[in-house]
Amino acid sequence: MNTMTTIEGKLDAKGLKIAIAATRFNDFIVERLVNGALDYLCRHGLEPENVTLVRVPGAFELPLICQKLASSKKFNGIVALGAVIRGSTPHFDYVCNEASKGIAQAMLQHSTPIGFGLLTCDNLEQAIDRAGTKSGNKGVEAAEAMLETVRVLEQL
Ligand code: INI
Repeated sequence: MNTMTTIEGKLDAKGLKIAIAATRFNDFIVERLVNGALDYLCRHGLEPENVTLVRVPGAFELPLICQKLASSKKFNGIVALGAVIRGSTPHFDYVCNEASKGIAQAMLQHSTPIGFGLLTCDNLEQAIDRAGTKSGNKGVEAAEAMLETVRVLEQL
């Protein structure tokens, strides 16, 4: 057991270049995710001048922008932030499915870690819970997952 190799990512964002893609749709919620992600990353050493924030219309547009950011190779990691709130139409399912599939595809295609901070909620109350109140802040969690993955990936 003591010869085992363990690879872990240090939560140190110093010197990294990070892009955040955030939706304008449900901006009231998403702004809290953006602030949570920025606060987390800066408290872990990220210099504000190394952050690029890209605003996109809605969750459906996140995959294209993440793909473009990843293929540019200008960023060590990306955080995708948005909120889809269920209405009475199947639109919700299409938007969620396409957004999550596309973001995963961009990450795999370009080997660039993307923190998945897209809330998929049944109602506004759930979204508020996950944007810095009862259930924490999913923007922070997405930023942390991205940072850990960047640091693991560079050791592999
Ligand atoms: N986009 C969101 O980010 N969240 C939503 O809740 C949402 N709803 O409910 O419709 C939403 N729709 C817009 C979509 O992402 C596209 O921007 C739009 O269809 C234009 O392509």
